Amino acid sequence: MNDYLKTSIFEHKKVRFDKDSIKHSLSNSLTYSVGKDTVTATDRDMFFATAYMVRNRLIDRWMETMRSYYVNDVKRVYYFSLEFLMGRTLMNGVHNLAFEQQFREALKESAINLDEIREVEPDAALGNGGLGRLAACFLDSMATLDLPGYGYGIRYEYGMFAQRIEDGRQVEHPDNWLRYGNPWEFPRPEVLHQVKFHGRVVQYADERGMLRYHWIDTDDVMAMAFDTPIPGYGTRTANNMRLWSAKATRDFELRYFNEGNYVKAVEDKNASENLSKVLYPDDSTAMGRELRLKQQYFFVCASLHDILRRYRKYQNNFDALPDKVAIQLNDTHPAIAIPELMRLLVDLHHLEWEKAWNITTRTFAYTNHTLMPEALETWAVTLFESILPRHLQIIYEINRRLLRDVMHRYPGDNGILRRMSIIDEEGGRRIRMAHLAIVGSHKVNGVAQIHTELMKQTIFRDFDRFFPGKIINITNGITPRRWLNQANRRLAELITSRIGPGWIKDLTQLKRLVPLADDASFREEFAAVKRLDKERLVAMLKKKLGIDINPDSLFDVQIKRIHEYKRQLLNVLHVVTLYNRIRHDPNAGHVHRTVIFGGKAAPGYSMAKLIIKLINDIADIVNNDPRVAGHLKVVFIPNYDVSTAEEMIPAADLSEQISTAGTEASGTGNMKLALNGALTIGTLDGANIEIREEVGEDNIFIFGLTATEITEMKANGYQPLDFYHSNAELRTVLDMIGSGFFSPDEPGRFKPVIDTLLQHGDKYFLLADYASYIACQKKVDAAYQDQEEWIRKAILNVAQMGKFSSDRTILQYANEIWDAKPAKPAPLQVDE
Ligand code: GPQ
Repeated sequence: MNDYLKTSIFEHKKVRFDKDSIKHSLSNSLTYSVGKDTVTATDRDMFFATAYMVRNRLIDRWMETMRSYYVNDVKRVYYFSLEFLMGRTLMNGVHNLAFEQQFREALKESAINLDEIREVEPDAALGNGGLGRLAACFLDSMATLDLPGYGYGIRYEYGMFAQRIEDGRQVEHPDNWLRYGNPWEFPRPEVLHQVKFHGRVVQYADERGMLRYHWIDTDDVMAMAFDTPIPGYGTRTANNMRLWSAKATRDFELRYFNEGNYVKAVEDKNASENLSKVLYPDDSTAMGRELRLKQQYFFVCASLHDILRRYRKYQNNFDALPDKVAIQLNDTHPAIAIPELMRLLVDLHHLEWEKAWNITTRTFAYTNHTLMPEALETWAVTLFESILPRHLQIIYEINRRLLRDVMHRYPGDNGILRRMSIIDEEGGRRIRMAHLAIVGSHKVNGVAQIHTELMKQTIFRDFDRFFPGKIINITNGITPRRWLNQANRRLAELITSRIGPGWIKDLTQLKRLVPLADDASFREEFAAVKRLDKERLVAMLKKKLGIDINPDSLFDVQIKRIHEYKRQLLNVLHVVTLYNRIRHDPNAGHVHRTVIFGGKAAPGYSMAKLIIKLINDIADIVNNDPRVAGHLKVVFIPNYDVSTAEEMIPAADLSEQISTAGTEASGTGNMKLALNGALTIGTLDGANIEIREEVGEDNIFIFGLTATEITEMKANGYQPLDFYHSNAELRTVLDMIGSGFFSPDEPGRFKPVIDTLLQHGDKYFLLADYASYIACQKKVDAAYQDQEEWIRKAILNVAQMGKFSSDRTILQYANEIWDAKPAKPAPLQVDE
């Protein structure tokens, strides 16, 4: 222990959690941190005062944790991700620190209205969807499990755009989430790393005749750290998330002295600080933009500097790097870390290539999140070369050695060389980031069983043969803290009243609810909770959208990014089918449904945006047609984000998980909804398959073609028109949409939508799955009419979701990839 650790600054009085201390702290924060009194304080001031009070209660644990990791020189895990979709932090802090009761009492006695102030907090929306939210759930689980896990990413000034619906269409608005300041982050102006771009590489021989490489004449940007504490639940561990913000180098200030062009210099400064300005709003599609590549390298470079600096406090060579550092690459977005670490080891620290490569591959692991070709990142060699010339050389050398080894194993097989090469030579030459990530990692994982199997059989088949055992499965999970304990207080309390609070840290304990599915009084209480959660959503929709919804109707919910492969359009076909059936036979005893959609479309994805317009146009017609009133309502909830999800998920009866089999890597919304007692209607895709395994086939509604059947159908020449011609009901639905029934002001508006199905091959097999989906929905209706039985199934869903805790997922990463061990912080003993 070094001397300053013994000094008195660590002996301060620890903050306390009793009601009076909280009240005292609230009033202190308002006065001394916000600078307001109760006469002038706004809701926002009160939010900040409350946030500072909660934040203060995180800090002792955070510092203890960081110190104990340092003192015990533990192996650290670094989660590299371009996205962290955190949502709000206030109640997460309160619940993970387990002081909700005192907190609520103290606020009440301080006349602070919790419901008002919590709404003031903007979501930290530094992510698009599933991939970014997974990273957030993982941080929660690592802290809860006492694992030394750090998040590394970018502090975007603008997160995911806010979606407004104007005239039924999505309009994007900038998400200026930092406008009023972020009470959860700590700027670290002293933690500053230089990041280079462009320039050129010079080669020379050193005194021993070894070839050395210098990357010179670069344009530089500084990366400045911002730290956010990540508290675990029911533990003293609080980990760190470090996000980088771009700062111009001092060169800019010098330049204007030299050139006398002050304004130009400041303009340039702005340009370099643009690096961390905005999150790219594309989900599951790769955008080959220069700024995006720069963002990737920017955060990877700063993070690796940081990690090596920390490592070298204890080590004077790099031999032990893989024993002290595990880096998980969240998709290929941070895969440039592989050549960057090679560059640091070889060019700067003069390790031999083989040794550096051994260290590098034992340090990195890569998670793949999709099989879909449009999402697999590739970079044009020309673009890459201009931005990262030395990294291109290193990638060529990695590839040369890979292809040499492949050639050795499969002599004469040129096909396999072409397929496995990191460089795609067809068309313009491009770098395949997935291939780079696979060869540079010791483990590669898929995120659900079917996804991993398909990965091994299709896109990475050659790699699986060449590196047997490298590709493994680790099924995704979600944190039960945010997605049940916080989002659904009523259900959480009901569960705890019956089985105690152990489930919050060990979700498999929910199994103990299984027998209660047969207990009529428990079913009644469970139904009452669901009903109240539905009423809460009804009130929210009334307030925000001015619409009236019947809480007795079946809440049929599809919430996720708008994507053709996720098939919101198939849901729409069902809605129109119901609309027609109800109009033609109004007295047939239809179940009253409210079909609720939520989700954003990438701003450049015109088909997804047209589908949003279609949903809203249909809602307009259906909701204003007296013939179906009381039977069917359609709602599009604008600006679906983490906070909206927390309001919607507890209220859902039916969870739509209807992607084309083989396209959704895992899905995690499926887990959140089932954990909150929604029954799933879904295809045999992603984690739906494992959900069925857990809850049993009687408690889930499965329909549609399997991934194998889809593949066969593709091979045999799928003819969507055959389905159109042979199914009159389907034909009517498509004709209505295509000919302007829902868009009388512009009859051709949705022709492009119908054309994708009938003229352009129906890539996602909607027509092939239509009949089976409609029949399955009919079973849903029948099941919903027996409320006793429905509730029984809902309880059995909740009870059997234990597997899908991200704690289980993270333990698998820790054991099967990272070799990381829990490290509980012990309060520091100061002995003099
Ligand atoms: N996913 Cl490649 C994203 O959210 N964004 C992406 O860019 C890619 C994947 C999702 C994927 O679609 C879901 O099936 C997964 O559940 C999720 O990642 C987390 O693994």
